[in-house]
Amino acid sequence: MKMIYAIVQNEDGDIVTDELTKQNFFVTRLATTGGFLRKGNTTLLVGTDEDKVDAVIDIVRRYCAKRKQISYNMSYTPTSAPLAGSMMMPVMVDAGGATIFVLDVSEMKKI
Ligand code: 2BA
Repeated sequence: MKMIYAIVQNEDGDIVTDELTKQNFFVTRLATTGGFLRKGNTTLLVGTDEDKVDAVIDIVRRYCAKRKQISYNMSYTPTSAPLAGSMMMPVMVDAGGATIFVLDVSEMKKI
């Protein structure tokens, strides 16, 4: 048996958990914090048989891979009425990414 730790971005946590659950994997979600950026992320724990590890990694890759995404930022134009002069500007931002560890499990019990 193996234990997979997948550290993913919070915004990808729901969809990847749903998909893993749909594919009959057991998942535990932890709210974690990256030590470098001190920003919240999500750590998924998936205990599974060795022959299913690649299937788990494929699902994480499909839903959490690094990608470019459009985000809408508020931009202000000089005017006496600030809200009237504001508009949403589309900008490309980096999103996603996952760090995965696969560990051997010597024993697992449900009691
Ligand atoms: P990533 O390498 O994609 O890592 C994203 C998050 O995954 C990390 O958040 C951390 O929570 C976890 N993680 C990655 N590698 C790990 C490992 N070997 N052991 C345990 N957890 C691990 P942060 O620590 O906030 O890091 C955010 C991003 O900052 C990293 O993205 C990396 O691009 C950069 N970074 C992290 N540590 C760095 C360092 N010591 N020097 C330079 N850049 C660093």
